[in-house]
Amino acid sequence: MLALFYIFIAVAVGLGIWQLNRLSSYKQVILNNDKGEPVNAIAKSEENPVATEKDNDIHGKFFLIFLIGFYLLMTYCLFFMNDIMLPESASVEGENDDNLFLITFVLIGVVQFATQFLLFYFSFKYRGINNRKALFYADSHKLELIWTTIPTIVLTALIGYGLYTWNDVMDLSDSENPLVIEVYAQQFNWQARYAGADNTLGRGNVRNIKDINTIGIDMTDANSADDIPVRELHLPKGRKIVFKFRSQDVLHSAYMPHFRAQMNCVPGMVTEFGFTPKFTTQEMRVQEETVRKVNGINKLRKAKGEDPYEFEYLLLCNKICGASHYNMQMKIVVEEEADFYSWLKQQKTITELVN
Ligand SMILES: [Cu+2]
Repeated sequence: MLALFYIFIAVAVGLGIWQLNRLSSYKQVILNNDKGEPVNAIAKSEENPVATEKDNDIHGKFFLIFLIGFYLLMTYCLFFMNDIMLPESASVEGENDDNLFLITFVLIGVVQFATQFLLFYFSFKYRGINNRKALFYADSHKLELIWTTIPTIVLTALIGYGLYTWNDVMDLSDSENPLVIEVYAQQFNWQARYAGADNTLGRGNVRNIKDINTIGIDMTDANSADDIPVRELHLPKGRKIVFKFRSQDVLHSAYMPHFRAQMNCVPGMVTEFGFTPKFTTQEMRVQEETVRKVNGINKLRKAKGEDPYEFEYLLLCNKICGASHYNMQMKIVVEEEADFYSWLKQQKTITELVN
């Protein structure tokens, strides 16, 4: 595939050089127009023929053929190459992102379908025909009013919905009793911390990193004592979760694609957002869309002799943060609230770990 791409590039570059070379061989001369005024023109000769009506006709028809080919390619991509998309959003808030994406996609699709038609069909329709004169058309206020007003209204509505979606995950002031979890990034792994019985995280700072306290929890803060540091993220289904992000070293980005969520982890500050998981890992595994994707992946893995893959939610790093960035991930397990609490009970608090 890559070899084909290189061949394509080489051919394109070659064609470009050939065309440039041809252009430079065209000579400019001064001719007289019907009124006897001198004008610059390309000299018509054996090697520099001026386009004839037949040439224009052929090029006009090529425009039409390109238009049809373009629509066919577009349809193919739209219907047969969409299996790389993510399955349904696994968070309640993520539904808005999916809607936004769909609305934007449909709008762009319709507009591009229409404008491509206008561009290529008119190039064909008004191809050069001898003795046909172009119409002089200055402007139309009505037309300009229409094509200014409609995009303004549509874009304003889209931006409005976008802001609503943004606030839904960023404004956490009205969430009732959310579960607070810290996600901690470092080159090149993730750790997390649950706020414990008081649901309040103790302060954290890189200066406090010592021995088992790998994420720098401030042990002098009363809120820290019951905090629970973990290496695997478990989330209860149906409960609003407030994530607080920290980074130890460089910029990272916590990316949870199945929940349509992503946030930068910035050294020296705490960033946050919230979402509500909608499906447990088990529920997600049996969904038709997920099953189809997993089967597709396993077919490829089998051909390579690799072990089969099972669906897992993942937290990935989406900011190129160093040599092992690609491998910076943490498993996320979404489960029913009762299962979640029985798991959490088995985890040791930082006080238990340190002593
Ligand atoms: Cu990273």
